[in-house]
Amino acid sequence: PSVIRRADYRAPDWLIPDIALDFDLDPALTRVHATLSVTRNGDHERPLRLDGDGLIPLEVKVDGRILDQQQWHLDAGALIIPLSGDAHSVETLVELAPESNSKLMGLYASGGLLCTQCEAEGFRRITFFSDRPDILSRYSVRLAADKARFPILLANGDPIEQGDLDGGRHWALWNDPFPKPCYLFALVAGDLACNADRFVTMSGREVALGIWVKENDLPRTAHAMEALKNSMAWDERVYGREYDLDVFNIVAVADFNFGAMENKGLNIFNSRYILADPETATDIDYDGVEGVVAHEYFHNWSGNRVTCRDWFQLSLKEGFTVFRDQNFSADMGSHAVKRIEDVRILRAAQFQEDSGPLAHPIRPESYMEISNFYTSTIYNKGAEVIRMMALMLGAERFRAGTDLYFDRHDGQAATCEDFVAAMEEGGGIDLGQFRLWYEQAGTPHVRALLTHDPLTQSVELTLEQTIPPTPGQPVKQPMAIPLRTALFDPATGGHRGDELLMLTEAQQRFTFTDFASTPILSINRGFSAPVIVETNRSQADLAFLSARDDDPFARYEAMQQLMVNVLVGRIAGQQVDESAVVAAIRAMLTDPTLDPAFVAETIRLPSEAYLGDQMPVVDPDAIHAARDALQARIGAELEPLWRDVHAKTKANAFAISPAAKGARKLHNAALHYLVAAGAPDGPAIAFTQFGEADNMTERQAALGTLANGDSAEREAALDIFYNRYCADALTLDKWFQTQAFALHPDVADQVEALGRHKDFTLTNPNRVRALYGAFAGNQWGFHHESGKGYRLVADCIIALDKLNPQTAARLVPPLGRWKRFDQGRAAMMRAELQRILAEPGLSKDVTEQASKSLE
Ligand code: HT7
Ligand code: ZN
Repeated sequence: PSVIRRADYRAPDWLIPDIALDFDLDPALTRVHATLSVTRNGDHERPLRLDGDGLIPLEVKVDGRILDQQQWHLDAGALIIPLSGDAHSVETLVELAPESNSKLMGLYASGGLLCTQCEAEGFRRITFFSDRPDILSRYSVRLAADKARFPILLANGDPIEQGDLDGGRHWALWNDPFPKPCYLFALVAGDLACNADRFVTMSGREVALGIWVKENDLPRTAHAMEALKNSMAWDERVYGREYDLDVFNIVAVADFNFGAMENKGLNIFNSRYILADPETATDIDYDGVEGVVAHEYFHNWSGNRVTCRDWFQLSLKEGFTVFRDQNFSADMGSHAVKRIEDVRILRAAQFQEDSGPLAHPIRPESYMEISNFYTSTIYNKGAEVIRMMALMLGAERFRAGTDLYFDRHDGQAATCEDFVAAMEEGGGIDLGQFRLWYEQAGTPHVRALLTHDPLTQSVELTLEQTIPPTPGQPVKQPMAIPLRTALFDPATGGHRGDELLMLTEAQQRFTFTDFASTPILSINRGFSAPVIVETNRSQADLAFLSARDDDPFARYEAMQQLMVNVLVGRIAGQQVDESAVVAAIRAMLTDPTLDPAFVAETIRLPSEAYLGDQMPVVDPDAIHAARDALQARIGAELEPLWRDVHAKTKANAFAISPAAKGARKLHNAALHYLVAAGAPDGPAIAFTQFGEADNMTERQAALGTLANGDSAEREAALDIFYNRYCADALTLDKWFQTQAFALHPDVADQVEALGRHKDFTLTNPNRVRALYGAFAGNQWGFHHESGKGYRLVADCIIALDKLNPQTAARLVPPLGRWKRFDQGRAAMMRAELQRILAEPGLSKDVTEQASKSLE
C-alpha cells in the first residue's frame, strides 16, 4: 500500500461549493444521485478527480449532458473527468448495498436502521467526491424510503420539506447552510423514537434537541440529554461558543466502529455512549455518556466550524476537543478525580504506544491508512499538549488565544500551526521551542535530583530530560516542559508556593534559597506535563507527600510511587518493607475529610500493565504474583477497616451525584480488598453485593471480583448475570468483558470458549472489543507463556479483517509490544504477526499495523 506524506500536501485542483444528493434508500439496493457544482481552483489543466471506493458509475453527466464511456475513466476507484471550463455541474449515479456493508464505513444497516459513517474516508463509499477535509460544500439532501420501515428520515442541517410518494414511500429534504467537509455528512433512516427537548442559546435562539433511539430505549436517554444541555451551556460560558442551527439531533446505533461521530447537526453514536440507566450502566458508563456527548457537541466549533486542512492535522480537532471534554467533565464532578482518571488512561494507552513500534508524533508525517491514526497519541497526548499551552498562558490569555483561533479560522480548514500561531498572538507568548511537541514522538523522561547545601542553606534542583528514540526519529531535541513544582518543609508540612519551572534544556539547574533543611520535592503537580519523572525521593518522602501534599494529583502520585517501589522490589526478589504502603492506606481510609472517590483512586494498586512499564523486561507472572501478594497483605492487615468501609458505604437508594458515585467506588474497593484478603466469607459477601445491588456499578464490580477466583459463587453469579441480561446487547457485553479481564489462570481457555458462544459475533464491534479487546489488555492472560493468548487474538484479527478491517487493525498493537518481553514470548508474538501478514487479501489497515509492528 502506498504512503501518504504530510509534506506532499497540495491545495485542491477543483472546489465543490455546492452538492445536492438524492438518496433512494433501501437496505438491499440504494440509488445515490449526486449533483456537484465544481470550480477550477487556480491556473491548471488537470482533470476533475472524484474519489470512489467500490463504486461503479451508472451515469455521468456534465452540464446536463450524459458523457459516454470514453469521456471519463476510473483510476484506483476514482472517477476522472477532463473538463474544459472553469465551472461545471457534474452529476453521477451509483448503487449501493447497505445491508452487505460489514465495514461499517459509508452507508450501512444496523439493527433495522440505515445510517452513515464518513470520517475519515467513508464518503467515497457513498458517492464520487473529492473526499478530503479541505473541500467545504453546502449540502442539500433529499431522502426517500419506505414509510413503514423508515418513518424517520434525518440528515445534516435543518429540515426543509417532506411528503408522501406512491408505493408506501415518503421523502424528506434537509439543507445544511454551513459549508462542511464531506466527512461530516450523515443520514439516518429508521423507525426511531425521540427524546425531544429544547435549549435557548445565549443570544436567545431556541434549538430543538432530539435524541433518537429504538422506542424501548427511550427511558435510557435522560442522562445523555442532560449532558447535552450542560455541554451547550458550558461551551457558551467557558469558550463563548454558541450553537448555530435550529435543530441538534443525536441517533444511537448498535453497530459502530468508534465511540461516536460529530456530523454537523446530526451526531451518530455508538449506543453505549447514549443509553444509561442504573440497572444496566455503571458509573463509568454514565461518565462515558456525559464525556462523549460533550466531546461530539464541542466538535461543532473545534472540528466543524473550524475543520482540518488534511488528516495530518487530526489532533487539531481531536486533541483540542478531548481537552475541552476533559475540563467539562471535571467541572461537572471532581477535578482531582477526573485528572487522576485521565492520566491513568494516558499512561495505559498512550505511554505504551509512544514507547513501541507504532509511536508517532501528534502531527504524524506519513500514513498508509488514516483510520489507524485515530490513536491515543492524537487524542490524549494531543489534549495534554493543549493543556500545557493553557497552563503556560493562564486562563485569560488562553481564552484570548482560542477566541482568536475561532474567529480567524471560522469556516476554514486549518492546521495545527494555525492553532499555535493563534495562541502566540492571542496569548502573547513565544511557542517556538514548544512546537517540538507536534514534531517529536516519544515520552520525555525527566530526572529530578534535589540536593541541599546546609552551608549556603540553599537547594539545587537538577533536571535532565531525555527523549527515547522512536521509529524514524533516532535523535531528539530537548523540549519545552512545564513542571509545576513545590518544596515541602517536613517540619511544618507546608510549602512556599507552587512554581512553574520551564525545563527547556537537556540539563538545567534551579536554585532555591533559605532552606535550613532538605525539603521534599513535589514535582509535575497536576501532571502538568506528559512525561515520566524519576526522582531520588525516599519511601519516607513519598509517604509524607501521600499524606500531606496539597495538590491532589501529586498526593495520588506519591502513593502510587510508594506502591510501585514496593512491587518492583518484590518482583526483583528483594526484601521490601510493605508497612509504609499499609500505613498510608490506613491513613487515607480513616481521614473523614477526604472525598471517598479520591480515596478509592489513591488506594488502588498500580495495574499489572503499569508495573510492566516500569521494568526493562516485562515478566507477567512475577508481576501478577507480587501484586496479588501485596493486595492480599493489604486486605488482611486492614480487614476490619475494609469491613467497616464496605458497610458504611452501602447506599440506601440510587443517585448519580458525585457523592453517591464516590461512595460506590469506595464500596467496591473495600469489597475487592476483602476478597483479596482471602477471608473465608469473601465470596459470600461479594455474592450478596452482586444480588442485592440496585445498580450495575456494584453488581459488575462484585462479578469482577468473583471472576478472579474459583468459587461456587463465581459460576452462580455468571449464570444469573447471563440469564438476566442476555437480551440486552450492551449489558451482555459486560458479561463477556468481565470474564476476559479476569485475573484467572485459565482466562485464555475461557476466552477461547467464549469466542464460540452463541452470543458472540464478529459483526458487532462492541462485542469484539468486549471479548478480544479486553483480553488483549489483560497482561497476565494475554501473555500466557504457552502463547495461546497471542494465537487467539491473531485468529480473531484474521477472521475479522475479512469483515471489518478497521476494528481488526485495532487489535494488532498488543502483539506489537514483543520487544518488551522475554525471548520466548517475543518470538511467539512475532510469529503471530508474520502469520497475519501472510494472509492473502489482507486489508491495508491490518497490513500497516502488523508490518510496522514487526520493525
Ligand atoms: N471524529 C470521530 C472519529 C470517528 C471515526 C474514525 C474512524 C472510523 C470511524 C469513526 N467514527 C468516528 C469521533 C470523535 O473523535 O469524535
Ligand atoms: Zn473527536
